[in-house]
Amino acid sequence: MRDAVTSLIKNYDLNGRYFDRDAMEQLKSYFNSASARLAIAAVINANAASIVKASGVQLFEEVPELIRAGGNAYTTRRYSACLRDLDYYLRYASYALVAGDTDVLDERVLQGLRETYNSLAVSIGPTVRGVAIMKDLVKAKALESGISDLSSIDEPFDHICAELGEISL
Ligand code: CYC
Repeated sequence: MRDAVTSLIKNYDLNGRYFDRDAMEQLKSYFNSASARLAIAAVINANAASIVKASGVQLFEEVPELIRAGGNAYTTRRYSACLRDLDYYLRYASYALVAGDTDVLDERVLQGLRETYNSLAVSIGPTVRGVAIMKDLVKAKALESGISDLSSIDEPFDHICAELGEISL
């Protein structure tokens, strides 16, 4: 599992090179954004349950067939599996946000998910929509808490959506 710093080290060490200007710029931007990342992670930690719940409510409002008979979140078991999955995505997104790297998502969440979702016929489109809703809610909560630099929020959520999107092909 890698973070912004260990990823750079890995790449530069593979080539036996010292950090060049490009690497130093990347490191600077990571450290400069560190306090905003931590503040956003704190907002997620404090509001995780309500973010997941509100995202579920909005998702099922937008795609009501999910909770109708035959829908993928129909039956209490599937409904709660769906909210649990959203909670996984949010928690791992918060790790990736602090790490400044999406490797933890690939390694712990996305690997093998294609096979699982396909074999259980879990719909990818609405899952991606659920992740996007969570991203917007995190941004709103972060703004409410007075955090002005929201630039690091997109990366982990967009990564999950892109990878899941590919899975559906
Ligand atoms: C199921 N989601 C699953 C399963 C896994 C995951 C492994 C199958 C096993 C189980 O039911 O627990 C996902 N597990 C994960 C992830 C990790 C993990 C990501 C990494 C930490 O360990 N249904 C919908 C929505 C969507 C949804 C669109 C939620 C946004 O309608 C999800 N996932 C969903 C559902 C199931 C599921 C309904 C149960 C499917 C079934 O058993 O029929």
